Amino acid sequence: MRPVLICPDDLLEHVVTAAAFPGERPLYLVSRASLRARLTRRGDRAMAGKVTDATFLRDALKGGRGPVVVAAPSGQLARVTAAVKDAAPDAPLLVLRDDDRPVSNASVVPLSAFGERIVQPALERATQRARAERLRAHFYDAERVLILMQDDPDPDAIASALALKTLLGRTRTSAPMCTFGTITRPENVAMCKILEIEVEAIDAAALDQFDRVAMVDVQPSFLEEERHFGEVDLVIDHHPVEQPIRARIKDVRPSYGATSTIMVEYLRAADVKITQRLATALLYGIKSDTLGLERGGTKADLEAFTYLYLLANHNALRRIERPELSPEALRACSSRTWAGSPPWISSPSSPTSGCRPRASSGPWSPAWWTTRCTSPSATWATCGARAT
Ligand SMILES: [Mn+2]
Repeated sequence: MRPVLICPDDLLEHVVTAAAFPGERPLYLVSRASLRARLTRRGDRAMAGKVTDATFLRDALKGGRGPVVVAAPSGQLARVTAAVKDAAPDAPLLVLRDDDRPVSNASVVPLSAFGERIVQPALERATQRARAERLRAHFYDAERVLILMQDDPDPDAIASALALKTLLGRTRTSAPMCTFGTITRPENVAMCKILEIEVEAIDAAALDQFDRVAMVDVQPSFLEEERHFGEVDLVIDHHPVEQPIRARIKDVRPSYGATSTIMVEYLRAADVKITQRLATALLYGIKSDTLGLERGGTKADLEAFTYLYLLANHNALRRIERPELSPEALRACSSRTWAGSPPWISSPSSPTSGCRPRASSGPWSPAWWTTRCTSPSATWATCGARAT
């Protein structure tokens, strides 16, 4: 049904164009003949008359119309809506006004909503785009970039590193993803295996092979090798700052649940395609750092999560989260009480992440677990991955 717009002045022309109404173009009811003429020249249907007069409205609305949108200045609003109710008591009524005061039997959209819902998010996107451009420009002419994670990289770190490599448009050789430690947790080993992500172990001596250093999900002061770094090029992280960070570019957002969320914002702002593999990694990164958004998740995390959810490979995700157990490992598990089990199987909701390696001892040490319990058969290809 054709919507009807009642606008006694130019306001509507600036605020709402026909494009805001999908489907049939609206009929404009305006008070000035000159405005009607302008709308008609533009190809819109318009009638001019006294919009506070129920007789004019009844005539304009006869034959049954769609919803009525009133965008009158405050001074005329009450009279216009009263006339509409008189002329078409059953028509759905929407009022656009300067403030959010209610109007009986009508839905109200305050004009400030345009600032909040349209201008503000667009401003944030523009800011994020400028940040992404600056970041890419800084690494543009580097021959080799070191992407460094914490000592026992967790899913958020691994996904963020992969995202940074993608954002910079780099290969495994020109920007390897590295750690001074090693990946120990079985889910994280499974993540790298199934998503075919290569994480290299390096030591401080290897640092001079790189002409730029970027850290994700970690800060220089978190690393024992801190003294080997002067000023690093980039730090993107969500942990609270414990020591001042010496970096050319810093983006630390402690209110965020995951560094992966920050990376999703960069990728989207720079219009970089997020492949199914990258989306799966980032979704897992957010999921594990926020316990499925239950811990420390913010609106930004939720938004990134929702965006990635539609892109990710959920079969691969399931296989990462529940690595298949070998018969030997299952026998070992069933012979122990839950209390004696490793932390990551004692409760299905236990965190799979953490910046510092957990203590490892006894038969449940991560090394023992890694060699026996990761799924040998699952690969990216066997998870029904879409070609990217
Ligand atoms: Mn993290």
